[in-house]
Amino acid sequence: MRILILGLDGAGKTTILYRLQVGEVVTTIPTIGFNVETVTYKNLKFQEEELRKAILVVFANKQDMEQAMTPSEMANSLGLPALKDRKWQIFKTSATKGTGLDEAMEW
Ligand SMILES: Nc1nc2c(ncn2[C@@H]2O[C@H](COP(=O)(O)OP(=O)(O)O)[C@@H](O)[C@H]2O)c(=O)[nH]1
Ligand SMILES: [Mg+2]
Repeated sequence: MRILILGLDGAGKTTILYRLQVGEVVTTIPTIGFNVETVTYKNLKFQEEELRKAILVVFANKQDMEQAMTPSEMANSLGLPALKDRKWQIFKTSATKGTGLDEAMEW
């Protein structure tokens, strides 16, 4: 299977990727271009050709910070409720604490 991870600069994408791959918080520097890694989660390898029918999972990351937007604020800001023809779900995560990532991956 293939997953495309998109988000604002500094949102925590690289931290999430390596937390899922090696189970640890790595020190990141701003990514120029992109990182491609093979992540094995529950015996599923995520490397798939086709994203056209991909489901959308949103990581409302940095929930360990007091000023973090709530998942519902974030969903509304992203216009998710208006999405047609795509299955989506949003999860609270903290990549540094390691919370919420499993729930998102399970979904
Ligand atoms: N407090 C907090 N900081 C985070 C979290 N996830 C990532 N960061 C920090 O945010 C900064 C940017 O993370 P990075 O993974 O490089 O973001 P990217 O630009 O989306 O790849 C780094 O200093 C991370 O340690 C989180 O869940 N909570
Ligand atoms: Mg990055």
